[in-house]
Amino acid sequence: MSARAGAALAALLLLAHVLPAAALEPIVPGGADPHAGHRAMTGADGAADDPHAQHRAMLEKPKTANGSAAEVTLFDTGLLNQDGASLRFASEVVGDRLVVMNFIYTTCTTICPVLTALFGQLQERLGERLGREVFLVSMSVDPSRDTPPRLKAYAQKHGIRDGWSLLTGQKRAMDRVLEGLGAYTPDFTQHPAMILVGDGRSGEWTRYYGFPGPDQIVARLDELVAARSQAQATPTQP
Ligand SMILES: [Cu+2]
Repeated sequence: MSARAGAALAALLLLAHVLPAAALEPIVPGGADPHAGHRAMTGADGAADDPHAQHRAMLEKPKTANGSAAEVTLFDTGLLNQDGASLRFASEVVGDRLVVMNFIYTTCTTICPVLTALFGQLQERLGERLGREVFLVSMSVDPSRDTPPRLKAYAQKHGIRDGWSLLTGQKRAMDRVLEGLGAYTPDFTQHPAMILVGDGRSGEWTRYYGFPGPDQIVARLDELVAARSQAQATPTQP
């Protein structure tokens, strides 16, 4: 693609983002920046002369994002996967597995495509480990519209394989599960880019805001695996 075509595409992507966001966001008296939410979300600094700098930075730059230890509550609520199968979240989705979780909705045109692409890269990187040692989970933040057939279509479109589940459910049930994960936002269109990496066995979870690279996530998973074998090697803790 030529630089010109690339720039045109980038402009289109930005337009696709800005138009619906501008339509949804109230004009705040005092001339507050309607994109402040996105800025806060991505942690990028403002650039007064280019109102779109943040979006660009969000989509292009970040292959690193700092993780921090997360307190999560896993509710054992019944949810549905992309095949319409009913699964209890705490005991059957997470159980004692190593899990990487993101939060998406299928009609999102801004953050979710990036998160899904990231999981796609992760899926490739994990190879045989996916579905055996590590499980990917995409939680819908728009459960009212993201029915299992919709999730199924999304999974097919993105080449999602076994070991990567997409979950939805009754809105109230889903909202509760999301709350437990610190992933509930009253307006799902304003959801942050967030990823959780955790071990259901040890209860150790890490939360990343923004877009960590697949390397970073795999490194974190390897640490969790190492912690497991260490825990096995020393079964009797003082
Ligand atoms: Cu989104």
